[in-house]
Amino acid sequence: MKRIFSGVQPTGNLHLGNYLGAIRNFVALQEDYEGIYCVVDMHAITIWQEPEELRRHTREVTAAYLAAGIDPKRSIIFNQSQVAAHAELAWIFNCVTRLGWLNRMTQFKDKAGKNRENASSGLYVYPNLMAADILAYKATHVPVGEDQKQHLELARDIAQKFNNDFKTEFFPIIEPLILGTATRVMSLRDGARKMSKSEPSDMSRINMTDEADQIAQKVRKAKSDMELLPGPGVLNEAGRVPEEAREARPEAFNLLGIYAALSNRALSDVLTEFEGQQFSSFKKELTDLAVEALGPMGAEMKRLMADPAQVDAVLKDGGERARAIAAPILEEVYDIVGFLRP
Ligand code: AQP
Repeated sequence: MKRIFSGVQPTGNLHLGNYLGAIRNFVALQEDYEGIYCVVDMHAITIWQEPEELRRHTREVTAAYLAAGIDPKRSIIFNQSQVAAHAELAWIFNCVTRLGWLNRMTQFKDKAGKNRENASSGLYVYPNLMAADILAYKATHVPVGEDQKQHLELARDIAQKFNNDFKTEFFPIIEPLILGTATRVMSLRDGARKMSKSEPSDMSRINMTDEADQIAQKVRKAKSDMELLPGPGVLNEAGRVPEEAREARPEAFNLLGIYAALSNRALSDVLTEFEGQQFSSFKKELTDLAVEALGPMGAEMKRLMADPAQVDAVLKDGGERARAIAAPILEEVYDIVGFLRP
């Protein structure tokens, strides 16, 4: 069975983008793949995290995995820092990756902002740790949202350079799985920006734990435009929204894309249904759909977060199973590199 690896950072405010772009796909994929789902706490600390908050958010992501439907018996759920192989392999990759490759990473530029000199060195080498996360298990497929595409291409390059340098075929070629109609959910306040945990305004995102009235308020206040909703005629031959059309009406296509993803329907169907309608009536339907999809999951997340012993037991069991896979792979890497293991 093919193995997949993916992770979510425990940085708080898990949102609809994390759910539609990543977590929901993890659930579906566990049918056909051996799933390893990580709460990447070591990635989280590349930006300052209060220790108590980090613990709470680690349990929150675990609760989201479970509430969304990942089966902890079939798949492995654990937090990254429990398995030392991630950090150990990342060090090897720090020595494989070229600085020029890291300099091209747009996420570092976005997250470091103007004050680059003050960013942590961990943030800079984040993609090396991400490559190690995947390759410590020799995973071949990685389900992620579109924003992670560049990091995955780098992970591929790292694996290939390692294989070339050491004249081996040890690491597999990694395939990103960017699935569904909502691979890049945008902010509710600005259709040009990604929906994000770190955006200061809570009105910019629908959190996985939002109550029905909060979802209703956020959708009602979501930015829209003055025109009526477009029809399916706007789509190109591949059934996609052309870039010019999206740029002209980013908020409209974002909300329509969310609707299509939540209702598991093709975007063309949704456009046909709402063509020529006002935003106000569409937003009511979108609210009902979002409450129906997220309500029970949010309630289950809250129940689990009130029972940390249950959540911790899942992480402990997952950590043991993950270590059992990664440890022998790391030993082989050390042997290939030439480290003596007397
Ligand atoms: N807006 C999004 N649309 C679709 N997918 C998304 N993902 C994140 N945002 C969106 C996907 O969620 C997974 C976990 O993301 P992460 O926790 O590792 O961090 P991130 O990509 O940096 O997510 P955020 O929410 O935007 O956090 P901040 O604000 O801290 O940067 C990934 O698969 C990601 O693609």
